[in-house]
Amino acid sequence: PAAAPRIASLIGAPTDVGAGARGASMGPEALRVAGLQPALESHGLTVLDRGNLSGPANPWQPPEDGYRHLREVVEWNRRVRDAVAAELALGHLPILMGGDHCLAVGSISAVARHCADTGRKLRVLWLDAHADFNTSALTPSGNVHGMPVACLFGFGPEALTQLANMPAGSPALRTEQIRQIGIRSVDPGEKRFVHAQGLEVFDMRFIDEVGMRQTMERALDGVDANTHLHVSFDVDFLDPDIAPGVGTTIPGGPTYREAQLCMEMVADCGQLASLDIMELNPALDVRNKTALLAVDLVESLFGKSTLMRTRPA
Ligand code: 6HN
Ligand code: MN
Ligand code: MN
Ligand code: MN
Repeated sequence: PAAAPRIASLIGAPTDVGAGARGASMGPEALRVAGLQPALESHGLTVLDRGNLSGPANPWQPPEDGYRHLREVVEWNRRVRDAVAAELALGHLPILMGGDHCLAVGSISAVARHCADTGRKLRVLWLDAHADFNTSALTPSGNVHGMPVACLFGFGPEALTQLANMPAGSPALRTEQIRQIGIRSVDPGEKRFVHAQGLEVFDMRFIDEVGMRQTMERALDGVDANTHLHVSFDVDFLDPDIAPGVGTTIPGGPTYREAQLCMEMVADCGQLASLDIMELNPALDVRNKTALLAVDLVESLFGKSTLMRTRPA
C-alpha cells in the first residue's frame, strides 16, 4: 500500500534564554530563509508553517541557584510542549525550529507523553557535540541548554522534570530510550554523571574508530514499526568548518558526508516521527550557510538521497 501522506508542522521557538550566547532566537527565520519548507515539500511532505511561538524576553542575568533564567526557560518550554503535543495529536510530524537546546525538554516531554498514551516505543537520537547532561550542581555556566537530557531523566527543577506529566510522576526518558551521537565536549562532573546513568554515547572517538555506518546501525538497533523516532539535532553536532553558525563550536565534528550518512540512515529506517533543529545562531553565521547546510541535511533525513521513492511494503 502507498505510504500515508505525511504532514509536517513547522513550529518556530525564537529564543535564546537557555544559551550562553545571544542569537539562536533568530534560528527559525534563518531556516525559513534557507528554504526549509520547499525543501521538505520536494520530498513529498505537506508542510504547515505554524509560525513562531512567543514568550518572555531574554533578561540576560547571571545564574540564580545554579540556573540562568529558569522562569523564562520554564515558560518557553511549556509553550513548546503544548505546541508539539497539539501537532502529535493531529497525527502531524512536528519540526521544532529553535531556539536554543533547552527547548528540547518541552518538545521531548510532549513526545514521551504521546508515546505513553499511544503505546508506542520511543527512541531519541541526540545529535550534539555536547551531552547536555548537567544539573544545577554540576553546570559550569548555569545555562539550561546544557541540561535538557538530565531534566528529561528527572534530574532538574520540578517545573521542567514534570513537563511530560507522565503516569506516576515517572521521568520522560529512560536510558534505554536515548542514544547520543557526535559527543566531544562534556564537563568533568557531567561526564561522571553520564557514566553513572549508563547513557549510551557514540562519541567522536567511537565514530572515528568504527565509522558512521556502524555507529548508526547500533544507534538504530531495536527500532521497529512501532517505534516513534525523535531526532534532536543540535547544529553544533557538525564540524565548525562546515557549520560556524552556532554559539558553542567544538572542533572535530562529523564531516559533511558523515553527517549526510547519519541522516540518510535515519531516513532509511522509516520511523522518524518528530524533529528538533536547535542552536542555529545566524548572528555567528556566514551568509546563512549553516542554515542552508541544516536544510540540506534535513532533506536527507526525509529521504533526499534514497533512490526508491516509496519503501517496499
Ligand atoms: N548546547 N556543557 C556546557 C554547559 O554550559 O553546560 C555547554 C552546553 C552546550 C549546550 O550546545 O546545547
Ligand atoms: Mn505518533
Ligand atoms: Mn545541545
Ligand atoms: Mn551542543
